[in-house]
Amino acid sequence: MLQTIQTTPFSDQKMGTGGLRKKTKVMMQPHYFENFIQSIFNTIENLNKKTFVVGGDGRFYNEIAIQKFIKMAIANNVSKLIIGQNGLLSTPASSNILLKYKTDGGFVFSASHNPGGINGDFGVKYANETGGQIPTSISDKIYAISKTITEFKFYEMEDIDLSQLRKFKIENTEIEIIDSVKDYVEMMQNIFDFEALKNLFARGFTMKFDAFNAVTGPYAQKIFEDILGAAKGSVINYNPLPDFGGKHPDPNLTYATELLEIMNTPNSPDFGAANDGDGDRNMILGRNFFVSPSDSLAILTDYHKIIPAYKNGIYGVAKSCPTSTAVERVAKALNLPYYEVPTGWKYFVNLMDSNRITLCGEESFGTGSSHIREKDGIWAVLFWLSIIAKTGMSVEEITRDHWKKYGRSYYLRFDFEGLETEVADKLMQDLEAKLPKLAGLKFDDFKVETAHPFVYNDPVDKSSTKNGLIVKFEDGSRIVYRLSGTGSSGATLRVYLEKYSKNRLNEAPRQMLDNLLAIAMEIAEITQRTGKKEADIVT
Ligand code: VG1
Ligand code: CO
Repeated sequence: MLQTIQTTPFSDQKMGTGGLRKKTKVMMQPHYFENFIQSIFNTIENLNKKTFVVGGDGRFYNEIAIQKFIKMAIANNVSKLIIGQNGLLSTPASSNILLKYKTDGGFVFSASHNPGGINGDFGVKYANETGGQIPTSISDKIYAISKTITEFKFYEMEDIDLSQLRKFKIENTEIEIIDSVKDYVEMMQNIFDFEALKNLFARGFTMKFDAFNAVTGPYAQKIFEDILGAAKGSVINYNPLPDFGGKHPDPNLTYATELLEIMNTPNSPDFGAANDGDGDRNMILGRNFFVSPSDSLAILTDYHKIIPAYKNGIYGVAKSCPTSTAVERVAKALNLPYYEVPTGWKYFVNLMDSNRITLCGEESFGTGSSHIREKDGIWAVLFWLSIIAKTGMSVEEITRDHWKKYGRSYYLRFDFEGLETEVADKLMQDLEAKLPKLAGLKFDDFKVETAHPFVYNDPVDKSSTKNGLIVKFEDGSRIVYRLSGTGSSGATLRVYLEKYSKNRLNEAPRQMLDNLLAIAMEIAEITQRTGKKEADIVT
């Protein structure tokens, strides 16, 4: 039965770096989710001609959100919904289906790498027909509508069984429930040389992949174990669970403790990897060895020719502003067009659509290519495995070889979490005002070359975005400051540090960056303003 339900607006439905992300309990408030979805629908014309892809990472509230979404889509006369079986779709799989079947948009219910559960986070990622998350111009419109919305449409009916693959119609809306994994696997087979990878495992190569009980388990088991022949048990925590089995699905040195324990023993597997909750982030490990995401992007770029999909060349590469400059050196050496964009994958989309870039990445454990319009965790793992299969080198040897050739960017990110929003905003404001006075100043051995906000002018849609503040030193070292746009409460200040060395290749990053950290704390007056003597999380 079709209903029009009266509602009162919420004031906090502004999307951040990765969609709308909130505490689960905030999302569960009556009408909160519905208001937001209706606000999105209200920005789309001719819904009766539109097809959307729908899925999520399986976290708590995913099922309820999808059932609500379906009922609202029917009530809004949406032409068709393509839904992942059991409501599951990774972010990269969703982007693929969106593009492959030429649909008009996609909804992934996930708070990405944030913990799930009733006391965790829930989120909505909304992509449009580009396959990537919407630009700010559209999210601003949705936000404006969400602040004034007075009603939403709802179709009252029983919940739909999402466990069976089938196609049916309710009112004017066609609903198709599809295999969540199949199309994604086919795409990977078209990019990589699966025969070479099968041979690698046939030769006894061993790996562990941690899916954190989030969405990538079924994808990873199918690809690594069933198709490529990795030993059973190579994928751990493979079962998507509403609370991720209590795990924090963030693939980094802080949260991937189980995998790190496995990899940091003398008899560890040859290769380790993890993805985040919705499968767009990746961490790459060798035996007792960690590859920084910025290095990973540079290394993948350097080896692109060995991958069937890229063997005839790539258009160019891009990185987000805080990501280290390692990939810039490779781009120069290979004579590739190179771009630097603000943090957030959506900024790569225009560059891919206009054939300016093929590969791109972020320091936050995200790498990907123009095969879709999101970062792609399993893709990155397959790329690394391909390099290993081709060169016969270990993860550590490949990385050290890269440093020998190009020098090494020591890199770490320091997160100061749980700050009061006003304190964090004021810190950034005051710091920005101070930047022009920093040029030429000396801190220890570091002389400031330039200090300025990062401003990006999109060469395609001509929009301009300001995000983050950069202090660059004469030796090439950099400090980047920015506020997180993915938190669900309070503010997080991120301080990204980079120091380049051509010949010191074997130092501990923390030691190499200690002076720079002290300078970064001093310049931004972090301790005085926040009371914090050190960062909460270092990655
Ligand atoms: C963080 C990362 C950023 C990434 C974003 C979404 O944003 O720093 O690089 O694109 O998360 O990642 P922020 O604003 O908190 O720094 V994810 O895996 O959605 O989906
Ligand atoms: Co993610």
